[in-house]
Parts: sequence; C-alpha cells; structure tokens
Amino acid sequence: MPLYRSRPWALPASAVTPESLFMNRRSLLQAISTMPLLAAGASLLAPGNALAAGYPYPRSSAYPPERAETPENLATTYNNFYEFGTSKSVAAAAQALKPSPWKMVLDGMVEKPLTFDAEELIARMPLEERVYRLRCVEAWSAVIPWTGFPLAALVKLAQPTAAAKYVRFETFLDSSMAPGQRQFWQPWPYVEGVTIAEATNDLAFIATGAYGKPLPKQMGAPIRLVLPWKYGFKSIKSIVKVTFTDKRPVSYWEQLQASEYGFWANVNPEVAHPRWSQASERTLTGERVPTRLFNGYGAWVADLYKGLERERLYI
Ligand SMILES: Nc1nc2c(c(=O)[nH]1)N[C@H]1C(S)=C(S)[C@@H](COP(=O)(O)O)O[C@H]1N2
Ligand SMILES: [Mo]
Repeated sequence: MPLYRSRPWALPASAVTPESLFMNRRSLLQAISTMPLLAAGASLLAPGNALAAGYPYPRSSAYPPERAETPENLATTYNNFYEFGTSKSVAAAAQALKPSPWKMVLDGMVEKPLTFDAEELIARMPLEERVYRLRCVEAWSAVIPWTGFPLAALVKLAQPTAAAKYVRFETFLDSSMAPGQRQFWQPWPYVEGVTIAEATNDLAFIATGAYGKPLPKQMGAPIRLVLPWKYGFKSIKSIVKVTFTDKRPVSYWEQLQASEYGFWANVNPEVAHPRWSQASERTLTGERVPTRLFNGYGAWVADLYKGLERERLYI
C-alpha cells in the first residue's frame, strides 16, 4: 500500500480529452439536444419573439372554406377550453396561460426522442395559412383561418418506428395556471389521439396561429391540433407531448363518457349524438346550416376509413 497516492484530479497530460473526441461528444450532444431544431438565428431571438415572426403567412387555396369566415371577435370569445372553465366565455381566464417558454417532448416509438421549445419547432416548420371549417360535437360551428404546418411534417421529424400505429397528444398539466384542472374528477391532462394514417393525411394540421397572428391563448397557444373532418374535441389545444405508440390512445372525453365521445369522432349528420341530433349546426353568427359527412372534407379523408366500417367511426 503506497503511502502517497497521486490525487485523482491531477490528471496526466495523456488523459486530457483529445480535441477530436471532444468534438464527437459535442456533436452527439447536439444531436440529442434541441440544437438540430434551431433555425439559423432563432436562438438570438428573445423568448416569445419567434412565435410572432413572419406573419401573415401565405394562404393556401387547396382547402376552399365554402362558408363565410367567422369574424375574429366571435371565434376568440366563444371557445371550449375546459382547463380554464366549462363555459364558452373562457377567454379572460385563459390569459393566465404562459405560451413562452413552452417545452415540448416527442417520444415513444421513434428513432430518437426529442425535446425542444415550441418556438424552435415553429421556426423550423413550413408555415402557411389554411381556412378550415370547425364543427363542435355540441352542434355549433365556425370557419377559421389557421396558420401552421402539416402534422405530417411533425411525424416526419419524429421518425416513428414501424411498430407505431397511433399518435397520442397531451395538453399541459398545471393546475396553478389552469383552475379547471383542480376539478379532480376530470381525467387531466387532456389527451387526444389519431392513427398514423390520419396524422399523415394532408388535412391534419398543427396550428400555431389564427387570423394572421400567433394563436390567442384561448385558442390553444402556442401550438394545437386541427382536424377539420372530426368533431372539434379531437383538435387538442396547447400541446406539450406527442407520443408514438402501438396502443390506441384513450382521450379525455372518452374517459369521461365513452358512449358519447369515441376515438374516431368523424362528423356525420346521420349519426346522432346519444343526446341530440347532428343533422345541422349553428354558426357563431347564428345561422342554422346542414352538417355534412366528414364536415365536407370527404374527398380528402373518406379513403382513410375503407375497411373500418365495423368501427364506431362517427361517435
Ligand atoms: N386542451 C383542450 N383542447 C381542446 C378543448 C379543451 O377543453 N381542452 N376543447 C375542444 C373542443 S370541444 C373544441 S370544439 C375545440 C374548440 O376550439 P376553439 O375554442 O379554438 O374554437 O377545442 C378542442 N380542444
Ligand atoms: Mo367541441
């Protein structure tokens, strides 16, 4: 036993990490951290600024709205956002939401889980404007100009493995910010899900803005889903987590009342909700208009459901 051991922190020159190794480790760290998601220059922006960059974005003509756009003052004052209360007048309460910074996780059956801020993601995605009809299961409807990017682009970024069959989305969980989440009998956080085929359909959209501006808090800032052929509850707001999985996600509403709110929830005027007809809808400007199969988007999505006729596709 030596009387004197060299101090372990006094490293010999040979133990100093060679530059090449250091560089490798750094690129590895970059690969597993958020760096690849940063668009050039995005890191120089103060938090929050990137969310507002570049508006307004070019409007796509591929999705004709066919109905008059809902005035902004109506679409931003008549909302469902149960995290902030069960009334339609949640806009004021929702101002407690803090959309920046906004940490997000992409995980589950993917090549490599990713963590990033919503701003980094948005700065990297191909933003465009799309005017979509929105049909709530409660039989009211709106026509909203969203800004965002195809959900397919997020799926591509995630690189799901062949085993993944569904995409599961989760809203934030923070009852200090969202008083609705103090209702312990409700199954928080809000969860939604779609199949990979639905997620990669052209219509499936991730919205980061509305009415030519970043999303107002009550519409699900800073990032939400928009699935215009499904009842509105599928269009989950304020997403913090996207998980690829082989298990069909059970949504917030399905947990509360599976007989009334199922996994598929495709709009169909001929399949009544257990408690009311779905034949027509009331627009936010007060007109009564007929409801259409797939909310009028059958040309895009009807093929998704071939061979699935035995499923409860319209609840
Ligand atoms: N996290 C979360 N997402 C949600 C909801 C909600 O309560 N919480 N409500 C849903 C319902 S029922 C509808 S109709 C739409 C309403 O979107 P809007 O308020 O932007 O029109 O958001 C959906 N997304
Ligand atoms: Mo809804």
